Amino acid sequence: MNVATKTQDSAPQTIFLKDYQPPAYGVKNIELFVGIDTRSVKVISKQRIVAQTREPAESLILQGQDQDLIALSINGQPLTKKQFRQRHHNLVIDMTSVKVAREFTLQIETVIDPYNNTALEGLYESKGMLCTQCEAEGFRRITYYIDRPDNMAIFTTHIEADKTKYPVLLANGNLVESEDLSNGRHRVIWHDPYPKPSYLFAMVAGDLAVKQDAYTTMSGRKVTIAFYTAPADQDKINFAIEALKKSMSWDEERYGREYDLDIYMVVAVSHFNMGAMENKGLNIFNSRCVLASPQTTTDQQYASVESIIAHEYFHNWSGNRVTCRDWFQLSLKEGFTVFRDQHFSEELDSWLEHRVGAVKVMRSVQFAEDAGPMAHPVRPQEYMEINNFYTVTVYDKGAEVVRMIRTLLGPHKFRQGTDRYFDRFDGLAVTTEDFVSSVTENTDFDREVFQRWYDQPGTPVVKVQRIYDAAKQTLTLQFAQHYPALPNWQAPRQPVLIPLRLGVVGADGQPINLRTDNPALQLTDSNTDGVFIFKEQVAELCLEQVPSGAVPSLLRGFSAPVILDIDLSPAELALLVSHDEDLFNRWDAAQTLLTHAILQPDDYRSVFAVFHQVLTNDEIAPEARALICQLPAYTALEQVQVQRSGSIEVEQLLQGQEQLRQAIAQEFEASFISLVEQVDELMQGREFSPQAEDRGWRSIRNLAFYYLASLNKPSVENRLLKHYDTSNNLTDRLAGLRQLVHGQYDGAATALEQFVKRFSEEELAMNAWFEVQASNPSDQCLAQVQQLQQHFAYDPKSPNHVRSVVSAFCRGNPRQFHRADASGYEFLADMVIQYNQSNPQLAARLLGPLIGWRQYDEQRQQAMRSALEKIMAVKDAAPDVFEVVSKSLGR
Ligand code: HT7
Ligand code: ZN
Repeated sequence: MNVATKTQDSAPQTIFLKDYQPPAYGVKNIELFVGIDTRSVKVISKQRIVAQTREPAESLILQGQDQDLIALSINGQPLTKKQFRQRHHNLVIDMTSVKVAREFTLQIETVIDPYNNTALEGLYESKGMLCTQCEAEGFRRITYYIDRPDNMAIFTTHIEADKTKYPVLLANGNLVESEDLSNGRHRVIWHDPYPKPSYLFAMVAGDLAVKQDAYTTMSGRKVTIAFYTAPADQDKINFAIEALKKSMSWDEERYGREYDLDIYMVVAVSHFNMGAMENKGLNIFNSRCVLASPQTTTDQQYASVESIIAHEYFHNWSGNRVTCRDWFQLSLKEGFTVFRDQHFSEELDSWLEHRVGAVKVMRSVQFAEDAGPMAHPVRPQEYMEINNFYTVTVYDKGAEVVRMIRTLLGPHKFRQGTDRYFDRFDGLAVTTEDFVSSVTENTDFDREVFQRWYDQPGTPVVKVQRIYDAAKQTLTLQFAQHYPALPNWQAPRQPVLIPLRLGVVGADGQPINLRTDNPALQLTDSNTDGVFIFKEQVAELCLEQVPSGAVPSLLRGFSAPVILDIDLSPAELALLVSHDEDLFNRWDAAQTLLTHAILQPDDYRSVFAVFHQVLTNDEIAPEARALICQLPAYTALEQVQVQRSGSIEVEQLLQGQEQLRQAIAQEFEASFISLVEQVDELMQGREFSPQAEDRGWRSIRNLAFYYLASLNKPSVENRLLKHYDTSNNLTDRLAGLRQLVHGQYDGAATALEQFVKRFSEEELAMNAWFEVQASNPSDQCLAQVQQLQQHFAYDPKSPNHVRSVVSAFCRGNPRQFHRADASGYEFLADMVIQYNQSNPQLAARLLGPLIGWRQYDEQRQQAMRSALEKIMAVKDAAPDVFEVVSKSLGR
């Protein structure tokens, strides 16, 4: 039989959580035979299938896409054309005509073309290597399958290929056989003993170098660690290997979870849509997220490599051993695993840096998503294209929700709860309710109210009124919570359970003991810090023996993903910056003060007072000083403005930011210069280290350069050139280059040229070079961006390159992206259209900066809407793009 037909496309359909039904058939085990040829790949899959219902369903439905079906049989009997049909990416087999027992073997032969797979889903080629990406629905591009996460099977993978072109052949699990064949080919068999959903399937074929290491688990089992890269990148792999070993040991200690296969493999790939993928035993990483070396990796990227390595490793339990019932439950694995990786980084590295980093993402990216037309609950109730729901809401807000559970239970009960969760659901596909109820079992945790965090979109606003009674020495805090209206959500939303961590700082800077008869306040480890459980629309907390002039410090450590609305005066904020016990709230108070100064630039005295206190204060760690003295990011300012006035004034924000930057630079020029000199001296001759202390020094020196560069002085240019030239690492070199380029200094052109001469072979460094130029606020930037897209080092098929140029311009260059002539928006629309068919996932993600168009001024709204309409008018809009554009336009 040869029924080579292409499957047909279908119009985008909405899938609803309420329609979930368990699968009618399940796969017990699957054997895949993958034969790699120069022009195509042949796949034979033998699936042992079992009916899941007492009365076997009439139709067996498998999903499949972009493949030619060659042969189809059940229990060795070829199916006739009448016994099956292919429709809308489905293969429907009429089981009434097949007449077999409840359990049977389905064999499918297909041919796929990884060499022209630009979507980077399923099996595809990247720089001569073949690799897979199956989450969420990529496996259906490899073979027809019941491609849903609650179908868990045991996989055995046979791969056969030319030995010279593909000397390395990998798949999930343990290697059970490997043999050389005649005519230069070889064959391997991998077996994964753990049942898994198809989204965790992976295989790789390539000419790769490997670095091996080993780890002995807490029960004494030896695990081989193997990191595969292009041969030229082997010198950049040690940092990730160390990060993996730290992660393995941390997960044993903190969660009692041990690794379970004989080998843990990681493969670095250039062309990748996201950061990395936790395939069982065979992680595949975007090279940007695993390779690290001083000349090609910034400090921030080092930290991200460490946390992504940890994240994918932690998935082995939170995601792989216990997986999601359906894609609506995505946060079950992603929210929990982000929380686990954040906690890991906070414990092993700088707590403040990591917590501030996470909160910045929440406030500037997640809050924006949660207020716009793509807002959705942590557990969405509907989607058209699941790839669009790998969002900051599912990931980062989901992590905050898990963090709140831990705050409410305390570390000990939380650990008991997670042990119970892992033990109870090992090997199963479950829901977020299963997670919350098992973790909080046997406690007084209010699950019903808490569940609203999973089911309601939007960011709650907590408004706080203070009433101080001088005679009674009481400070009463009145809290009220509400959800701002959302364009796409009409259903009523109920109050959520908010753990508000708080303290009070006396006028003399001393912490005040918290005294109250309100049982909703639970003290933490000390008498000066507590968690107030706020779960009604309004609540009141009366604190006693509070001296006059004391200032409340609320939402410490960002204990809940809410917007806090409290009126603190500049002097009160300054007191918190200098004295709050909670370092996070010191940073936060400084941010509020700086934000005020940008939005209402009438008086910088409080800002200057804080800088005087902090900038050169040796008692404060350099990284904390740098964080406190950093201006709020433009995107964070946009959100504050939306919260206050409902609309974004681009020019006002940019001007306010630049004016404050220059005022600070003028006021503190001498301090900045002396900081630069102090750090120069300290770091002289020191070998590069990505550890927190050195990172802190680099941070504060580069902060000084950021301010100094705004002075536009030849002496500053000389310092920047020297900094650029003499740096032994990318963080410093790039900081010098950025200020030279963004400050429009004459020396920028030569520095840019030198950079290419030196690093043109280093893809990661070149991405940084692209990014610096694409975020240049100069009026010539858009033309420059278009030229960069023609540069010999730019590969338009590489999502990393596209992000370094297109997203760096559209997200990181507000002045030019929001140009009044709308050329920034038109450029983005053209880019989305360009990638709509070839890589829809990338196209839909590029779209981000246009989604919130209704928040801008009238003229910009019109221009952004026209850009969206232009995309909408394209024939054959991919479902990914269609969903985002149509929701954004409110259709
Ligand atoms: N779980 C992984 C998600 C992912 C992904 C999703 C859609 C398309 C491509 C993708 N690559 C990786 C990554 C993670 O969260 O660990
Ligand atoms: Zn993940």
